[in-house]
Amino acid sequence: MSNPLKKLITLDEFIIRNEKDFPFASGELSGLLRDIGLAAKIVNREVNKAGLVTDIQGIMGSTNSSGEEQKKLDVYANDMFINALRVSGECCGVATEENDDYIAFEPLPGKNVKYIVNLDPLDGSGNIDVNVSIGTIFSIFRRVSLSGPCTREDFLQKGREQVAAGYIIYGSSTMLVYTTGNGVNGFTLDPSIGEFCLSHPNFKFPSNGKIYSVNQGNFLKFPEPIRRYIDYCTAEDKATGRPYSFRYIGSMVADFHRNMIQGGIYMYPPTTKQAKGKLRLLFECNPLAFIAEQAGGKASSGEVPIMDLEPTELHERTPIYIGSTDMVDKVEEMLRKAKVGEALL
Ligand code: P6P
Repeated sequence: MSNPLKKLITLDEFIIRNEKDFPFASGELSGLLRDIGLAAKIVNREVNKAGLVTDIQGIMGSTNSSGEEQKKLDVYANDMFINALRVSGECCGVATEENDDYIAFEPLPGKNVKYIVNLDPLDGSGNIDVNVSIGTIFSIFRRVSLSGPCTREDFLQKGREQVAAGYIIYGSSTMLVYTTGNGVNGFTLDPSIGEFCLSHPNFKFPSNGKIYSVNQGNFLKFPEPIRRYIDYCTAEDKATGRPYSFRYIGSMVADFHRNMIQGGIYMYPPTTKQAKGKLRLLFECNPLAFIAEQAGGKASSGEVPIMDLEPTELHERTPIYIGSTDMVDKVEEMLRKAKVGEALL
């Protein structure tokens, strides 16, 4: 029998093998990615038994900075990742969707710590109690402040400046998917050995797709060009394989992950109630945009690439259209034509 270990490439081994490709190649980013992988395993353990251990399910009775109800697992995941980053010694601060402000870690004497992390510790947590996939999303930047405690500017960088980004999806299997700017690779957790193992090397977003993901319930609240695009998706047209399939499970990481494998577009447009949509630029949109572009897909605010947006606040939101390039192009075309039309009125 061939040696099964021969084919296994663990996350740690892959990171070390590819360290030479990291921007500003140094062991620090490798160490940071490994620490995130470890925290993911610990959170995965709690997510997987959430249905059994009653005290981890349910709500905290508190809300986050966006006024959203916090689940116990939200807070647990938030604390776990913050602690993992704090003790990693490679991160000088973290901003998360669950905390009002960023957290500056105590500077380590004699060590010039280079990186900061923006984090959504448990996206889609509303699905915890109904056993639908949820995810963690992370985004890593080099600090721009020169020394001492990190500053707000370190966290408010354009998405283009990310040195790494990734997500963990806690689903039928637990996967960690990340990029350091040299393509996108996916690792599946093998519980029997407690290691993330390379399972999806070099992800490529199909240039087109037949799946659209959006909260159809907001249809009447969307801008007219978006309503027209959704009508385009549902129209009968054999030549372009329409109508497309509608898939939306209320967990962006899960919808994004499926679309990256099968082809598709995820949309969270502005609505009459939320002029900038619901999703956060720093904690959800920038990291997934980095992954999408690195996998040959596209991520747009409707007007400009997500990663070209200049953040001004930690919790700012942006509309997002992300996925197969041809589908995002189509949405941008419809929005552009509407703008030209309005200008001619
Ligand atoms: P709605 C989860 O709260 C989330 O941030 C994304 O994961 C998900 O796609 C979206 O919000 C769901 O929002 O308004 O459609 O319920």
